[in-house]
Amino acid sequence: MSSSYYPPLPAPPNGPVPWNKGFAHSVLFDLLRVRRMEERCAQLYGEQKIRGFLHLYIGEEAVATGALRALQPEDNVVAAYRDHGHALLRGMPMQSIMAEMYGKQEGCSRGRGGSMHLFDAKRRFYGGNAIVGGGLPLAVGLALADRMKKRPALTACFFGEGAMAEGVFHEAINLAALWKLPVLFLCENNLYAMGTSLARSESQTDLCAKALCYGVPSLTVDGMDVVAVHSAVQAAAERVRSGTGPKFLELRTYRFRAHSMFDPELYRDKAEVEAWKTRGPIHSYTARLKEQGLLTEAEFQAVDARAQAEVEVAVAYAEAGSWEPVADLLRDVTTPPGGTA
Ligand SMILES: Cc1ncc(C[n+]2csc(CCOP(=O)(O)OP(=O)(O)O)c2C)c(N)n1
Ligand SMILES: [Mg+2]
Repeated sequence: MSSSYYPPLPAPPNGPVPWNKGFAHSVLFDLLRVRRMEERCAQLYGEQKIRGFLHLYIGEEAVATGALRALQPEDNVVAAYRDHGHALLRGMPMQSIMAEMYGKQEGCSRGRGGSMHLFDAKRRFYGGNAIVGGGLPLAVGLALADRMKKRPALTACFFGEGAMAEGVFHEAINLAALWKLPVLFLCENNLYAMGTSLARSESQTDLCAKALCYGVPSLTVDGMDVVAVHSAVQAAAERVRSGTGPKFLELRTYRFRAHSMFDPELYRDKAEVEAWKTRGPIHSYTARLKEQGLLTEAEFQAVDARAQAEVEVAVAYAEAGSWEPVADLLRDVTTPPGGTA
């Protein structure tokens, strides 16, 4: 069944990249770290080294890469379950992510959460949330806490367009707008919520219209263009920081892989997927850098090799990790009388 929603496919990102060579290469490195890590995860899943749910972000990397570069260390970041890229680019070591995927106790959540529950309070990365829309009220609460504690931070909340069909989206954005809380709502619109296209499930497919009806300034951005995402998030973040209340960005993107590892993909045409791949975020960014003389093929290969080497170190760390002993099974399940142990 064909279910194309964006008619017609937008032109590939082009135009000059307004960055110096060092910054441009570091952004390329981030894109490739996420891509290579996840390609390896897919392979490890086939080998049953990684089990359970695994939702790959392949194709969507420009969103997390561009957005997280525009945030500050004191900001809070909340992601959904397609969270590997956000966790990594927020600064979490790849080893602790990979060990978590394996279910080893060296993982960031002691191997108890897996792919959907990456978490690092020290880096203000509040998940990895498996419940669709689950991160939205959390983000509003974090922003309220910052306001009450007079911390100069914003909360960036990533979620899929599927979450905007949940009541919790409307409750969260309403309260954030009413109380002018410093929340940056970042909707990763990849067209599909599992096998259901936006057009098939929503009477209003204009996502900005939904945010605008709560009085929240909104903008649609090409989420396949890392440069456009970075500049839009930077501008929106500045406005949130100035105390003018929440802002909403719709980042139009596309996932190249199945929803999760258990998805036969009967709901979209292969031609649609192939068409979107021609405007892949790494491919188009690399082409622009080369055209501008900011990148040679040899430099690309060197950056890619560094990303792949990091992945292999992370896999070795996860392989060498240990399983939580049975004696620890009840640890952190309940709070002991009188408080935490
Ligand atoms: C409250 C809730 N309902 C249903 C599910 C099952 N579910 C898991 S992913 C998903 C689709 C969400 O799509 P979207 O928000 O667009 O994110 P994407 O997977 O496209 O990144 C659904 C319905 C869930 N996890 N939580
Ligand atoms: Mg989606």
